[in-house]
Amino acid sequence: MTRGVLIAIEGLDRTGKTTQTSRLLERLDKSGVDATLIKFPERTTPIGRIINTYLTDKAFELSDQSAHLLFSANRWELAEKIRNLLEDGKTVVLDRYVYSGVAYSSAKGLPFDWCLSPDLGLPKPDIVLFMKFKHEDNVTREGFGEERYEVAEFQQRVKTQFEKFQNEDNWKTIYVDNKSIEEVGELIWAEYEVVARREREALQKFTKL
Ligand code: Z5A
Repeated sequence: MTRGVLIAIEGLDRTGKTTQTSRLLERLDKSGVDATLIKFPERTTPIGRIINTYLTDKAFELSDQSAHLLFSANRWELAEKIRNLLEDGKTVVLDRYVYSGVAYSSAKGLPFDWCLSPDLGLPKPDIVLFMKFKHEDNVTREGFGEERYEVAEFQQRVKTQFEKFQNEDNWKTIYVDNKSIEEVGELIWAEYEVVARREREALQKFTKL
C-alpha cells in the first residue's frame, strides 16, 4: 500500500481555501479516494479554543510570540493523527498549515527562521497550493474584516512573507483572479492528479525491484 497524499491549500484571507478544500474532499470522495480534511487553526482542541478566542475577541491580548507558539502547538496536536492517516494510505487535505503560521507571524515582525523552528518535524506536504490574487481582490470578498488580521495593509505584508516559500520544491501557485469557483477547482484537481500519479509510479518502481 502507498502512503496517502498530503496536500495543503494556503493563501491570504478569503482567497477561497475553505471553499476549495471542501470541494476537493467531495471530489476525492466521489473518485473513491479515502480522504480527510483538517483545517488549521483546528479550533475545537484545547489549544484551538484559546486561538479562537484570540482571533475573534480583540480585547483578548497575547504577545505575538505566544500567539505564534499556540498556532504551532495546534498543528502538533494533530501531527500524529495526520501521520497515522497517511500511513494508512489516506489522503489528507489541509486548509492552512505551517506556511500560514510563518507568514502571518513574520508579517508582524518576528524573525522568519524563528517562526519556522517550532514547526520543524511536522509532516511535510507533497504539495502546497498557494491561492494567490495578483491584485488584492481578497479584501472585497464577503466576510473580509471580521477577524483580527483582516486589514488590507497587513495582508500585503503576509503575502510578501508567503512568497518566500515560492522556490520550495512542493510549492505551486494557483492564480485565482477572475476565476470561478469551478475553474479554480479544476486547477487544484489537476495538481492533485499529478502528485497522486507520481506517488503511484513511485510505488510501482519500488514493487518491481
Ligand atoms: N493564522 C495564523 O496567524 N497562524 C497560523 O498558523 C494559522 C492561521 C494556521 C484564521 O484562519 C486566521 O488565523 C487567519 C490566519 C491566522 N487570519 N485571519 N483573519 P482561518 O483559515 O480560520 O480563516 P477563515 O476566516 O476561516 O478563512 P479565510 O482565509 O478568511 O477564507 P478562505 O477559506 O480563504 O475563503 P472562503 O471562505 O472559501 O471564501 C471566502 C468568500 O469568497 C466566500 O463568500 C466564498 O463563497 C467566496 N469565493 C470563494 N471562491 C470564490 C471565487 N472563485 N469567486 C468568487 N467568490 C469566491
